Amino acid sequence: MDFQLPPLPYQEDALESHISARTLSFHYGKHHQAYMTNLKNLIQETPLAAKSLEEIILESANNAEKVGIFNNAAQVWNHTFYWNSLSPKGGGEPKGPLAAKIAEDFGSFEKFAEAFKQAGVGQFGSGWAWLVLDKDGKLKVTKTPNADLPLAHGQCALLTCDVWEHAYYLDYQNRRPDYLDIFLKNLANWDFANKNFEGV
Ligand code: MN3
Repeated sequence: MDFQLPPLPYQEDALESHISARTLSFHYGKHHQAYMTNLKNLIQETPLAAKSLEEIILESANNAEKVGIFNNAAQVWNHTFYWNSLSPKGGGEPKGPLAAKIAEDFGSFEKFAEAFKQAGVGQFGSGWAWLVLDKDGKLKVTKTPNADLPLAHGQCALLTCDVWEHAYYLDYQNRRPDYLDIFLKNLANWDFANKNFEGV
């Protein structure tokens, strides 16, 4: 584990017409960085510091004594995954192998999109909406509260949208449904999701 955040995969103003540079600057530079700094402070002098981020997450999940470690490690992972789930050229329907799998498991792309939006809107308080490949080999839409993530449930994450208020409040205020619409229409990085799907 090196305690450096990966760089954003684009400039802070790259998503400007949908997510402002101001939001990305605070979200990456302050929120994401704070999770990494907290994690470093919690584990740097312990055996966990020699492990990978995924190992740290799995070893601290469902462990009441390590809830602070889990929350910060999972939020480091979630945000890196979220930056990659966004693209300046994203949104719309996927191509590639995931397109067929979505049609097979959800019935249509529109049904997937509706389920994803509902997961994000319906997550009470802070959390995440996900497209995952579940243990039974089927795609599912899920929502998780706070820092929780598919890895802790034996699922493979393919795509995520952060629905913590800090992700959208400067640009959309209380309009979380509008932010989720924009994510699906203009930002969802299907190349990244396809890569995750093919990597399973
Ligand atoms: Mn966030």
